[in-house]
Amino acid sequence: MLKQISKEHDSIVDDERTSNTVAALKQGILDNLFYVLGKRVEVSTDMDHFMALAYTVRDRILARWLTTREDYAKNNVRTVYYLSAEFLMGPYLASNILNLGIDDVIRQAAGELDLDLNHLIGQESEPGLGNGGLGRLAACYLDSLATLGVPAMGYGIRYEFGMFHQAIRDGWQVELTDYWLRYGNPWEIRRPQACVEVGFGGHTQSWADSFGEYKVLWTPDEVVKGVPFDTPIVGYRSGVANTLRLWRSEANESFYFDRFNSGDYEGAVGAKIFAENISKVLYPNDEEIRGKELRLQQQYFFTSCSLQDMIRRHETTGHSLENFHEQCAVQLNDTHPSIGVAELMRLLVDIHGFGWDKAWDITSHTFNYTNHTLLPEALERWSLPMFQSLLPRHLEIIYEINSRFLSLVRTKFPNDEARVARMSIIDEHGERYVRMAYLACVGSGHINGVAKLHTELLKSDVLRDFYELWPEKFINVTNGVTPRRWLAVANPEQSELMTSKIGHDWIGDLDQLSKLERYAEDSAFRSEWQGVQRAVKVRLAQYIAAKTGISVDPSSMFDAQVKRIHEYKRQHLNVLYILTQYYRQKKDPTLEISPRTFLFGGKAAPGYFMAKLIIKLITSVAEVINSDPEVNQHLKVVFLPDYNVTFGQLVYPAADLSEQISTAGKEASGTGNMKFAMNGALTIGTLDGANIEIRDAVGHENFFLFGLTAAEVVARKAAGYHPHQIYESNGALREVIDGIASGRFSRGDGSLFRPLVDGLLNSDPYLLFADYQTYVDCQDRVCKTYRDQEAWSKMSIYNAARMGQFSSDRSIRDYCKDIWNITRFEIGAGLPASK
Ligand code: CBF
Repeated sequence: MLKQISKEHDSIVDDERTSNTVAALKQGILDNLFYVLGKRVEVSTDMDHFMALAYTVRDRILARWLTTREDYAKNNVRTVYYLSAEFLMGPYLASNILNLGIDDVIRQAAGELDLDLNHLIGQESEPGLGNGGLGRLAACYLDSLATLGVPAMGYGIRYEFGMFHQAIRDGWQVELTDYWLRYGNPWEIRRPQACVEVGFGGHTQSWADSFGEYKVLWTPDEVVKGVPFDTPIVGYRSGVANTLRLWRSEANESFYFDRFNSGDYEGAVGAKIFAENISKVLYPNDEEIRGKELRLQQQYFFTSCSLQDMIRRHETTGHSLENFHEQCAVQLNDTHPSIGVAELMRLLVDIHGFGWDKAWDITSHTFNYTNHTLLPEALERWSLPMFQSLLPRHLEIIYEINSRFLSLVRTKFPNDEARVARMSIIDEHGERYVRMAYLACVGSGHINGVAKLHTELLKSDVLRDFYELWPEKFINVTNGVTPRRWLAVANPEQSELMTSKIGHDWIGDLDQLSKLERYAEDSAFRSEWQGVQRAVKVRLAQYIAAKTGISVDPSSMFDAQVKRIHEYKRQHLNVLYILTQYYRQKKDPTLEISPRTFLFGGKAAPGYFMAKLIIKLITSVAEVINSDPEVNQHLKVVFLPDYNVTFGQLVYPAADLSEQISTAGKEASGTGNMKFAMNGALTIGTLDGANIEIRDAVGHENFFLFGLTAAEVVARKAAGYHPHQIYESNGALREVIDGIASGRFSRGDGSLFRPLVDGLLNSDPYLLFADYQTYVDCQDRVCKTYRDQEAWSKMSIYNAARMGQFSSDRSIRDYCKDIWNITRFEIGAGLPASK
């Protein structure tokens, strides 16, 4: 009976209340405004209208969300679980509307209610639950998984405060708290019935049971509750909505009230604070993350919640845990969730009574590990005493994993104790540490890098010993980005033009863009392309003026470097070039240079002094150049504060030139490089990360290459690198460095940039000086090319047309085929697109 009613209700829901007619959408907005938000039209605000619209869109997602889940359960599918401490999703509204295919009707419905859809879209505060590339990649992958109809779920943390907001005061970065939940989050649903418990600290006891089996009981000191919040992830016209499940930590009532009832009020409050702190705030990527206990708590918290949840789901769909690894493919997004290897062992052995060997067989066939960095300081390791006090049982398990693993190493490489010490999960040199990347390697079936060069460097350098032991585990999956958000949503002008020529299939199949190639030689098309580019630049110029008060000329070249601020990304190399141009122009005001606007955006980790000083350098140089009438007709420098996904959607489409100038061998992949090129920007870059593959794809003649290769960087350092000699022998460089050191760009304060200047002169670890001259020469070629707008547009069209392989759909297909062993996509394909 209940079933019958529910069926009827479903059809009512689908056909009337949530149909996609303009009338139903209008009614939905008004109903949600009144019934959900409790507001009358006359007193409602922009934020209320956004909320009402968001609920109206969510109402249209629910049926497919539930159906997707039911279909997965019915079809007994193998599921991908993407574990990530960061999901930088960006605002949902525009992308959900696009993926549902209801853009036109929604726009009309909003218009008929006197609402401006773009303005409402602009009201959404973005969930900044990630630092940068890694978190944004996770978001692109969720979009592609749902689009391709791959049964998948994202698991992470619902941070109460996401990535800090960046204000610029007196040219310095200031961090402000991100209250992204201030007005509520219309997309998520709290699911308290599915909460789980997670323990911390305490002690273990072991004994042999009546069958002589070794047993361990872990009694934690603290137990917290993980409460899931689910957000639907809508596939692009696939009929599928997967789930992003984020965990919030809350006090476990029994623990909390026990203490309270026994009069231990302080203990009770302490337990509550301990619990709530765990999901309180996202860690900004600091140079040094070691020693931060709360971060390990966060990692264990969300990983344990997620694994317990997977096991429950697996068992409730009638499966035995014996075949957990056949149904579940868990992807570790970097080392942050790698404690999962020990946790799954604990759950299987201690809680579900498996023997070690069977449990290891399941565990090591469940996990796969993606490495995202070559920087040694970013490879996580936890001090042993801290690990021991927080996760005593896990440390025992890691010791056991390590001892078995090292026996294997000894068998394969006899009499090589140096290798054994190098590969040990426990770092025994000096203070002892648990090396999380090694735990991930040992416990995973596959290990992948995120661009071809990166994977090769993992094999030859960072994880070389592991490659020599298990070459078959290593695989490359070059990153990709979703064309839905980064082209269709971000750049409607270019999208429309492309669609008018090649149809709209490219949105779901980016290889279709290659059909644009033939238009590169068509001058009428090129002039349309230029028109579009101009319109997008005007939009950004207006935004810059409103945000910073700086007026920039849309007909100047927009040269953009937006990404986290880091010495290896070399924003300061860009500054050295800007100052080179500045001095040239000052010396010869008649010099003909293409007018250029240098755009910077990005956040520095709060504890990373050099990165913050680089921001101060950019803003100081901007102050001098922008106010100098002798140069400001040609040069403008803008630091765009608080760079985030929303802002990226404005910048990528408007750039003419994309700066991808990291020291070769340092950037794992980069994904901004892909977003720029897809939107028609030309790249100036080194042979680093995915730049290499982008250059091969777009054509070497359509890419501005400079700088040392990764191998040359290593050789140069090995041969003894002397930046001071380069400074002495290069007059232009000397002039720039002396200018910075003299206080010319810091209101006469010669000490301000001293740490930066001294660092470059004395060690220059990221080889700015070595690459300086080739960079300047290459920039001069850029200027020359830009003067020929026809040639530039041609190159721009070739760039966009040849970026098909950098769609995250291709990356996800690679993961499915080479790592997750998922070959059929029948779920997504089997559903009607409109359901
Ligand atoms: O793989 C995604 C991105 O991850 C990083 O941002 C990271 O956090 N390790 C890398 O720095 C990028 O190169 C990479 O594209």
